[in-house]
Amino acid sequence: MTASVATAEQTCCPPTTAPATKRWSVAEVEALFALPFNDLLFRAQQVHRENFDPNAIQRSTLLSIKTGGCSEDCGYCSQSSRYDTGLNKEKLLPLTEVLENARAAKAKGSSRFCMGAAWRGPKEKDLEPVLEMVREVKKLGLETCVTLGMLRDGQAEKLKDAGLDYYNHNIDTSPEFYGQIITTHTLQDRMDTLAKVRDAGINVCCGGIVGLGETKKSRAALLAELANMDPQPDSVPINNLVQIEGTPLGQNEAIDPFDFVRMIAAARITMPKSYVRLSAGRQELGEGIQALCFMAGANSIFYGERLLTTENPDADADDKLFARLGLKAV
Ligand code: SAM
Ligand code: DTB
Ligand code: SF4
Repeated sequence: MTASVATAEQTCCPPTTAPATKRWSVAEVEALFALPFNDLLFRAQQVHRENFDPNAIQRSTLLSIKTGGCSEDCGYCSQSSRYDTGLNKEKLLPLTEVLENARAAKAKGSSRFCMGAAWRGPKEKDLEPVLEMVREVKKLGLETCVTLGMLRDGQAEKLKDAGLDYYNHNIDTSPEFYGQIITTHTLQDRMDTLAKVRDAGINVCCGGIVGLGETKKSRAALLAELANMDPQPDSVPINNLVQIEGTPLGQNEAIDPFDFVRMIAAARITMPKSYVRLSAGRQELGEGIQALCFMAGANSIFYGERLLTTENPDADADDKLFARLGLKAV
């Protein structure tokens, strides 16, 4: 995986090895956003149908295994200790509780169980119980995913040995805007962890957030950064900011929902073989916009009434929506 951050629009190609896929400039992604909505969706549908069953949606269930008290200052996050969001810092959940949730997710039909911890990164003593969780969840016949923050050398290999299938680590926004949202770590730090994950043979889940106050160019730069990873991420969560009271971004205005659909469509076109996940903020988008997102190439969701600390549509409502749209689970 390429582990560097682009600081300017990319126009040229690496000199020696051919990239696995086309390199995308920021201007090219902006040009996708500028297409008439119907033309953009048509193109996205074509790419989607060339690469996936257009009516099959992968479902992952989230569980916060360690909530609150995070040292980092990510301006959108309910779990940062720097903001008063009314969230209590909790200890790591016991294995029994994690397995109860994983069994329920499996019974509901989720194919992947994703465990999130509000850490800058796991200390060595933190990792051991998480490895046990991965081993036990895997035994239930679920795909496993964790999101634990930045990894130290050797930790990715331990996770792989425990049977981890996916590691979620988002780059969140464009290189240019990153420092206005997060100051306690850099985008390069995130890239370094992504390289460790990929090198250990774990599938990469990496995406970002819209609604942070970014420009359309910044949204395009986020997608270009993701699309130019080599290889491209296996799974790309596109989150719509959930406004959290008490955070610096808690009063942000929601973005135009059609621009959210454009973001999904451009992700599909630029990352044809990746699962594009319609992620946080789905509740707020409503069913009509969600249907447009599926049409634009989203083929994965978080399933179950809770994300990490905020609400998600309940599973029964999603089942009904799937039935109305003729969608099936992967
Ligand atoms: N601490 C770990 C990390 O930062 O990677 C794992 C948990 S963190 C909550 C995972 C991701 O959730 C963030 O990178 C961000 O993309 C997303 N996220 C967090 N809060 C959000 C919010 N309020 N709205 C939308 N997405 C959010
Ligand atoms: C991702 O991209 N979105 C998920 C997951 N990966 C870990 C998290 C969304 C969090 C939304 C706000 C919350 O519930 O705290
Ligand atoms: Fe901590 Fe992750 Fe929230 Fe940032 S996004 S404050 S690293 S839990």
